[in-house]
Amino acid sequence: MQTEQNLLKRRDVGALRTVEAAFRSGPFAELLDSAPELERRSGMTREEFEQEYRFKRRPVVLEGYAADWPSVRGWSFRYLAGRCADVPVVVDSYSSRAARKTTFGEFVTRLEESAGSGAAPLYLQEWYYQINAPEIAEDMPELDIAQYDFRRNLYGEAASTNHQLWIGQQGGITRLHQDAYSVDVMHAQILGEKLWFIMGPEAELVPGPDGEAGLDALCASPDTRLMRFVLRPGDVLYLPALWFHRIELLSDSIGLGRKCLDEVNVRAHVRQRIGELLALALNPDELRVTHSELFEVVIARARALADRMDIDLSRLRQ
Ligand SMILES: O=C(O)CCC(=O)C(=O)O
Repeated sequence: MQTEQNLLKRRDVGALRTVEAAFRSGPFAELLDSAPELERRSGMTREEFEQEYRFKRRPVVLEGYAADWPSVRGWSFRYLAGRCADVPVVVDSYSSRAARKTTFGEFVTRLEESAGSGAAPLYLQEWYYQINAPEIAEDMPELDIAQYDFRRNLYGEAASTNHQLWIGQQGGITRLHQDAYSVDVMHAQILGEKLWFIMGPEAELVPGPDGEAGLDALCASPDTRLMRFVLRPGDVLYLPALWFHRIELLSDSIGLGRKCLDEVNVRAHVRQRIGELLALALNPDELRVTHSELFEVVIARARALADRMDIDLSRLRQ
């Protein structure tokens, strides 16, 4: 097996810990406060967005672009619990040791009970709500700027609206990662505030001659392109494919993770999708090692896609 040298791209526990530690202390952590702010634009038209950002692969925050969504105007944890009380969810799914199954109603009760207790913040990450709670989608209307999503052509309409909700407590963290399958991130903030750090696709953290992660080189390289910003209710982030991102919840928060496949990335997307499916089918043990923290997330993603494409996962047995 080839070993990925860039620690930012690896998904094994050792690499995840090293990268997360770099955000907490040392030369890279010191840089975070002075990182430049990502550009924010308000009142932008779809045409301006396409010409000035999407075609140039430039990230941007579209301030207040989703401000009139019913979810932005009306949602709270309690309100959602009223609508989705018995819906099954997996909380803290990004850590194989912390992940556990519960219902959405119980998750919200635990959020309320543990608020301010000093316990580790709870985070419901990458919740494919369309599977068990499709009715809440009406509160998050489709974005006109997201209509370029080529997955509609590849997989059909339902799969292209296979979005995820991210619901968690102040202090929750999503570790640095690149989104799989070369999709653009279009993240809409619904409730609360999140601090994002992003880095360009060429950012690299490799071990130096002493074997330690080369943090000074990461800080110094023009490829790193570190930026920061806070996403507030109604804001929509456009982050082109393969940009790294790490998120910290500044308050209790709900965000909608919406992905878009740009036509220019179709080949890379198909290659990654097929590669992952082949690995799952032919070499799941290896995938368990390389994605030890995220193996169940990979399975959940594949199940969600099959569901949205109306694929019967038992059909090989027929
Ligand atoms: O909000 C988060 O914690 C993570 C969101 C994310 O990674 C995404 O939308 O791609």
